Parts: sequence; C-alpha cells; structure tokens
Amino acid sequence: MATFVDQVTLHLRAGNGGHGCVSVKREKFKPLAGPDGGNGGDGGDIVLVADPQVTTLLGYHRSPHRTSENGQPGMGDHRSGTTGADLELPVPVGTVVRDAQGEQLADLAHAGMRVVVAAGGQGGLGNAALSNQKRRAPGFALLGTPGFEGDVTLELKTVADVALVGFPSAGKSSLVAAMSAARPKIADYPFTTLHPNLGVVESGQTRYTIADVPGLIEGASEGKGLGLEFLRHVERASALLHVIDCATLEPGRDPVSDLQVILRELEAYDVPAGHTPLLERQQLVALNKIDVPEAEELAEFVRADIEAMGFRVFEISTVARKGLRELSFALAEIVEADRAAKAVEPEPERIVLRPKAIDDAGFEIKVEGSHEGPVYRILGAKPERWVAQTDFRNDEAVGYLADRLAKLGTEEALLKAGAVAGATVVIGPGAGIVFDWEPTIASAAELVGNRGTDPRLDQSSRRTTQERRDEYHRRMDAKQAARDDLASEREAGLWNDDEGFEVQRWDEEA
Ligand SMILES: Nc1nc2c(ncn2[C@@H]2O[C@H](COP(=O)(O)OP(=O)(O)OP(=O)(O)O)[C@@H](O)[C@H]2O)c(=O)[nH]1
Ligand SMILES: [Mg+2]
Repeated sequence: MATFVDQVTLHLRAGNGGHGCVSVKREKFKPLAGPDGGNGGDGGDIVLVADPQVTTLLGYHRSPHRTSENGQPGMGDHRSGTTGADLELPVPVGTVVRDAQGEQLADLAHAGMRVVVAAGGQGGLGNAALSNQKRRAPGFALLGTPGFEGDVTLELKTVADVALVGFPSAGKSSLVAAMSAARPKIADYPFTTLHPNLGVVESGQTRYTIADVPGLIEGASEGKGLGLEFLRHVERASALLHVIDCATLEPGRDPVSDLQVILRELEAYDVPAGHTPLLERQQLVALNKIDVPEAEELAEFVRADIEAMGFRVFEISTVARKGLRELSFALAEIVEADRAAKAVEPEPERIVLRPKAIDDAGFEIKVEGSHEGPVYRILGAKPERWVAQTDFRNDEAVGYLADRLAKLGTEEALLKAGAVAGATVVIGPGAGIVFDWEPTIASAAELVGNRGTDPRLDQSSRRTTQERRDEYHRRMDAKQAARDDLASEREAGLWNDDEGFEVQRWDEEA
C-alpha cells in the first residue's frame, strides 16, 4: 500500500428513467382499440455499501467516475422498459459521505450499512397508464426523469483497528513498517509523521489494520505539538498500543512518566457521542528499541511497574524485529474479540438516503424582481419533477402538466402571491421552465375581486379588474381555439395511420 488515501471525490451519474411510450392498439375491424404504450423503467441507483473487506478508498481515487444503468423506454403492447441495474460501490467501514456542499449524508459506521448516494431517475408513464375514464386515448406519455448527477466526497475517518500512540520518535511508524507492508516515513526527528499511516497486518487467520498517530506531547490537548486533532482518525479503533521509547536520552523522560503523560492527554480527548472514550478501550504497551542494550535493561526494569498499572507489556525492537510476532498475535486476539462483540450489537436501522431531501408535500412561490416586472418562481420537488417528465413538443403533455400544477394548488398560490394573467412564472431553480401564466376557470372568479370592494375605488396603477378579466377571456378563447385545432389534427392523424400502430418513441437525447 503505497498511499493512504483518506479522502476522495466521486463523480456520479445515476441512470436516467426510460421514457413512457405512446402507442395505440389496433385490432382487426377495431382500429382504435385503446392506448397500450408501456411505462419506462426506472434508472439504477448508485449505492455505497460498507464492506469490511475493503480497507482503502484507493480504487476510487484512481477511477472516480461511476455510472449506473439507464432504465429502458416503454414499448407498445403494454410492454414496460426494463429497470436499470443499481451500481453497488463497496467502501471501507467508517467512510463518511458528504455532498458537494460538504453536508454529511451518512456515516457508514457498521458493516453492511448502505446509502443511496445517487438516485436513478423515474421511468415515465406510458399512455396506457395515463388513460382514464375522461382521458381515453392520451396522445402523450411522460418522459423519464434524469438520474442524479453530481459529486459526493468520501472521507475515511478511521479504518484502524489498532491505533499506535506515543511521543514523537518513539518508533510508531517504524512499527507500522515492521508489522505491515506499509512504508511510512521514518526519521530521527520529532513529528516525522504528519498524517496517520495505515498498515494491514496479517496475523494467523486475522487481518487487521494499524495506524500510527502523529506524535503526542505534554499539552497536546491544549494544542501543543500537532495537538490531538489526529485522534479523530482512531475514534473507532478497538485497541490502543502505547509505543514507548526506552532509548531516549532526553532529560526528564522515562517509560513510566511518558506513559502517564500520554494517558493524561488521551483522557482530555472527547470522542463523538456514541463512541467509547479512548481510555476505556483495550490498551497494550510496547517498550521499544530493546536492541539498544541500555534500553533493554530499562525495559526489564520498568516492566513490573507498568504491569502494575494494569497493562500487558511487550518488549520489542522494530530494528531487530524482536517481540513483534507475540505482539501481533495479542493485538489480533483483541481485535477478534471486539469484532465479535460488535457483530452481536443490534444492526443499526438500514439507512436509505436520497441525494436531495424530497419534500413531496408541497411547493413554495418566490417573487423575484426583474426589469420586466415580477417573476414568480415555483419551487418544489413535485412540480420540478413534473416539468422534467413533460415533453414540451407535445401540447397534450403540456396541458397535462398544467392540470397537475392546477391540482397541486399553484393557481391559487400564484394569485395569492399577486400574479396576474400574463405574469412570468418559472418552475424550478435557475433558468427553469418559463411560461406566461394563464389562470384557469376555477380560480378566475377570484379575479373579479372580493365581495364588498369596489374596483372603481382601486387607486393603484395596476390594470383594473375589468381589464384583467377581458384580457383573460381573450386568452382563454385563443387557448380553446388552439386546443380544438390540435384535437382535430390528432384525430386525423390517427385515422390515417396505415401502419397499424401509432408508436412514438423518444430516443435517449430527447
Ligand atoms: N535503535 C532503534 N531505533 C529505532 C527503533 N524503532 C525506531 N527507531 C528509530 O527511532 C526514530 C524514530 O522512528 P519513527 O518510526 O519515525 O518514530 P515515530 O514514533 O513515528 O515518530 P513521529 O512520527 O515523529 O511521531 C528513527 O530514527 C528510527 O530509526 C528500534 O527498535 N530500535
Ligand atoms: Mg512517525
């Protein structure tokens, strides 16, 4: 493992929903036997799964672009399009997922936890599904909506089963190097390690990870040295291994007081809610550098004192590779026991997260100023989705959108917000879908003004109610005329169809 990547940005594109199909069934002697266009299939989701077999984000660092399958379009004869397959991305247990704004989406703290980071688009309904008593032969279908497209960042807070803590230059990185294939930087000056290095240890049947935390000194909890900041990387470690330098010549230092200093600093570190405080975890002590004769003597001398403090003690040398086997088996045992204990913990609720909080209940209207007068912006998951489902080349589909919006109550809300016929209305953020608003009959009564008021007393410079009403009726007449034209055209088209089917399919780009 050359690099320890602990943060990576993924570029995701979830599958689009397949478009619904417009098709009319024709039977012998019954050329218009009803609509039979099938629904489009949903696009596949992109799902992160916490997998204990995965220990790094390296794979995602190398290929950060991930895509899931599109749903297929519906077809005639009531055939639905196939659903796009989900894409499952295994990530290490302990991966924290954030959206592009840095907001935390999930903390995959337990094996098997799943989070949908990019939801696939919805398949569009075919005209068969859109038909009802009133609308017997819809000449339109809904488009599939696009899948989520955007970035998420993955951050590996910790995957270390064992955290190596101790003074600078105690030999923590040397121990990672001696026990695993990792090759962290080792040098005889303090604070060589600026970021934790991760190593994978294989000890008998057990595989576990160890990480060297940058050196701690007295006052680290108050920010001295590199501070305690890096302890967040070991918040989930099962065990702490104190690495103690028995060969240091620094005045005032000896193994027992070194250990006490580190214990005090660790005690001052607040773990996040739900985690075990650092000092309540299993702790072992490694007395290092016993290849140096004086160090070996000192280690033998202090061993009993440290054991009396309640710690298991190992005398080791990373240089001479002494005592490492025994130490690695002892750590493996602790890690195994901890994993077994965690396995019987109740499974956390299965989290399924969507990239955007779907507030399907309603919508809001924002009034924005522009040089051409006010712009009324409709924001809400439903209206925005409906717009995405609309084929704007098909007037029936546009009419259907208008009906849905009216049913949701956008008309009254626009009136309340002060919109008048012809006002500019935008659906969705940004450029959105822009149209001139025409209130429908149901809400038109409101235009004549409230009972008890007299329009003649209305001193505002706005058009009078009568003017607005006339304007409105002109628009409604024009609209009705356009609808009639459309209906007759469609009828003519259907009856002249020689193919037996009138099937309209959109290709992917549509
Ligand atoms: N003689 C001897 N020297 C060792 C042993 N282990 C480490 N060292 C030396 O101690 C020095 C510090 O080693 P590192 O592994 O970089 O120490 P560290 O604890 O990671 O230090 P920081 O990253 O600065 O906190 C280096 O010069 C190592 O060669 C050992 O078993 N015996
Ligand atoms: Mg180091």
